Amino acid sequence: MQPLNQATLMQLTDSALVTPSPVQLPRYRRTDAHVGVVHLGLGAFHRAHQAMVFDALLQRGDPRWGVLGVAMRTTELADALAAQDGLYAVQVASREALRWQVVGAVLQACVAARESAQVVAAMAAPGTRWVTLTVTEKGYGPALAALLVQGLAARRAAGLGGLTIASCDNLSDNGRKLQQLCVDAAAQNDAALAQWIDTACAFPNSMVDRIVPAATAQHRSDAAKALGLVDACALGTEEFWEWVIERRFVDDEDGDALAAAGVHVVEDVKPFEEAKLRMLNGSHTAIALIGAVLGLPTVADCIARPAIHRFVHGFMTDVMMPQLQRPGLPAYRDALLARFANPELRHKVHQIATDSSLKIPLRWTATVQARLLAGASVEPLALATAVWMRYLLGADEQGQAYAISDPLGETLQATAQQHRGDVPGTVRALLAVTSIWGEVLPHDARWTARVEHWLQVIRRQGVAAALAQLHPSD
Ligand code: CS2
Repeated sequence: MQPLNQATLMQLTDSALVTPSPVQLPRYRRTDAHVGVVHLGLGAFHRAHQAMVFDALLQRGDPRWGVLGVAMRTTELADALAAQDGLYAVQVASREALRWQVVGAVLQACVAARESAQVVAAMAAPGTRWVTLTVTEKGYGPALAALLVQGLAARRAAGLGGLTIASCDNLSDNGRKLQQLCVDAAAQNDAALAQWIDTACAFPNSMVDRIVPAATAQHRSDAAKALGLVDACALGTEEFWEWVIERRFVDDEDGDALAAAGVHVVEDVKPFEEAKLRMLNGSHTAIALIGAVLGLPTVADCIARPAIHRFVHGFMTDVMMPQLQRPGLPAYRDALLARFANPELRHKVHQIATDSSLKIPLRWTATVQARLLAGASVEPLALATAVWMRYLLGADEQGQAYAISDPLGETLQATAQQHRGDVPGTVRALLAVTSIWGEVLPHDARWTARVEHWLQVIRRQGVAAALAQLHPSD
């Protein structure tokens, strides 16, 4: 079987003229497109989200939205994509139907750690207008700032205008955080550059949403059947996607272009970002930890259990929704529950549990604080926190060991082991991690007591019993 690449895509396109293809193909000439976007963090999420929006813009006849996809460190995906001329197929799965789409927007791929000069040159190229980022929660450090500042310095030195730089990671206030990171890094050596970055570039806040599990061999073999070609970069996602972005662009007209492709351009992203981080991602983290401890492999396996479904429904309704402003929250919740239940996604709980120590502070902590301050119930969050503590023991309730992939993993796991037989000691030690829980929560007697209660139940009777006790009426 031949590989997917520009030449075989042309054959597919030609034969689709004779027999309409069930696979959606790029209907624009890729050779006319040029790199207008440098994307940092070339993973599954970007390829199934922003790259597909840019693909739609190319499809609409605007050639400025081609992408240079930059992997930060790992080389496999970037090299495999480059070997396929940037092409890959996406399986889009709703509950009712499966469809395939070949995405053409990624024109080039490289690796920042290996080809930083190419990344810097691309940022300083006249045709480049945007930088987008999906570098994960832990990516917002000095290495990222250095790369961006180097590219922006080269751009300024070339006498070009600024860039729109859009963080697409699950952080609150992501644009503003990135702006601060870049401006601070530049200011260390060059105050004028820092000033230019601050004023000539635009850092819109944005909320991005689409569930994109890590690609598997199953996607590749399904792609081979659908395309009749080998696609080493095939992946799968759900039909739903959402991108809400703040109206803050170097080129104002970009707002209209994005809106025409289905992006929601707004004055204030906050209500959307908070609802998404706390309801989707907050539930995801809870489900992932519960699933890991019970030994359930995927989110859909978890949600198929009535007790977990009920827990997640209550988690969103009882503690998250009262603190949120996004309009239409009950419908948003019900749509989320349906998305979690999508059996085609096979979204692994351990993928989501990765880096939980960095995710919990963004997804749970503010709500716990607000609820305690209001004297309101924190029950589902206290239970979820106790499950996280149980998860840190590194083996499920059947005794099956699993790896904990987290920058604080070793320390947290050692702490959990050390206090293994001592519930109050475990709770005290793990709540004392201020990067997760802040300064106040560890000293809140009500919070501590509720987490202790649930950890006690979990250690004596298991997670299923705890879930049953949380909602005893049904
Ligand atoms: C998930 C997210 O892995 C995780 O932490 O919660 O990747 C989630 O699937 C996306 O944010 C959905 O938009």
